[in-house]
Amino acid sequence: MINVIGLGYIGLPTALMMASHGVEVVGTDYNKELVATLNAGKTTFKEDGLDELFQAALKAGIKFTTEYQKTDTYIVSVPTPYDKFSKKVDPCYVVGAVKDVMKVCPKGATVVIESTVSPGTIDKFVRPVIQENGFKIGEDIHLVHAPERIIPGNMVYELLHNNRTIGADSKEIGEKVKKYYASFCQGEIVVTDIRTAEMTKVVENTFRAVNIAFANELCRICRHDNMDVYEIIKICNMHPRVNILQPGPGVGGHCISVDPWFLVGDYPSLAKVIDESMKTNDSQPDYVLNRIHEIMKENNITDNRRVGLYGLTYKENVDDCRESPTLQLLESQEKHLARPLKVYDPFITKDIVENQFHDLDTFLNDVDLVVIMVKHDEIRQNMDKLKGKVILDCHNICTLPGVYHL
Ligand code: SAJ
Repeated sequence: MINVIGLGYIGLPTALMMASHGVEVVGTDYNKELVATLNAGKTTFKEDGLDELFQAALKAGIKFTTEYQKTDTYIVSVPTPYDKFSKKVDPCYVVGAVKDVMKVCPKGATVVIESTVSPGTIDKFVRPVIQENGFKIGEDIHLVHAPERIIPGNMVYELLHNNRTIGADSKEIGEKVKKYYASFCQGEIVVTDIRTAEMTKVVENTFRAVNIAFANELCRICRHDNMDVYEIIKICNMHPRVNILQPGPGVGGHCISVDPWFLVGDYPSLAKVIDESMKTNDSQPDYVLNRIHEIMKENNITDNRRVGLYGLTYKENVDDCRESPTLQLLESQEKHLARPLKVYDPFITKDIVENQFHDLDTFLNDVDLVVIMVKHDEIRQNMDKLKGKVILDCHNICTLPGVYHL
């Protein structure tokens, strides 16, 4: 039986996927409310295909509890925040979970860490916890790192189809854990050592962050001399060896906006391009705020209460607001503007910021300048409703005439 520890954005779909493919799974989370919701037959976030997967896993007998189980395999999937000052990974949740596993696990158990960690974290923080509990790593307890790679918005598909990496101290244990993942994963599963697995995950997200920063920088260069960045990127990407991502209002989520900082924190004098890229992405919401001011001036909009931000989530068609560019922009505007801007997002039904609307038409009636912060399908399908508004389109999705861009 596998005990999945942490039933958040990654742990839950992973547990459901394994259970629905014939593996006996118990999911554990210290959040009683979350466990109660799952036990009441409801999922805790929106994701394509998640509800169907949940039903299949329930049918297959998955259980949810706040208790750690005595079993032979654990998958730890808890958050890894970063310390905003040192930029280093904060492994407190991973360490806490492994400590709790140590209290119940029998000798011979395998502990798989799925959470993203910086290279060396397992050596530095996880191994000592196991040794302090009197266990010998490689004999009493086997340690594995199997970083997840799925993208919110397409998690269920990617769980089934993405290639995976498994880092283990021994080939034998790596192959054993590979079998669990192979129960559902149709992609290739590479077995390597733990530090390589740690590094590959962080490097993948860093590659994306640097590429987005490059697009954001191009966007600023093009704005400076009135060139069309989207047309330029489109043409450049027709070259067989060029693949530039898209500029946007900033980089959010718990991955691309966080993981690259681990490398800056651990290698401050070496990770120069990464450091600059992260600063560029982090300053993009301020850049949007400046564009809003320019456009207000150009259109004689003097009252910022007539400005509305469309979208609160960190990207399209998800209900996750972690590190969202809109939240970063709102935090920044508090320093510059007396009154908060208006905000609306179809995916956020609870009030989480001031001046938040819950209906697209009411929101649009109340604003003159609409800033498209997130390219949810809803706005793509309702472009006509923006007719007559001043529009700042941060994603180049609007086809109406006279639209402003970043
Ligand atoms: N963004 C841009 N321009 C782009 C693409 C994205 O500005 O061209 C922005 C998005 O709007 C968003 C942020 O970047 O604010 C991050 O979104 P994302 O869709 O690029 O990535 P995440 O954070 O949802 O998921 C990433 C994925 N990593 C890679 O593609 C290398 C996913 O595969 C990982 O599993 C996930 O991080 C994770 O958990 O680490």
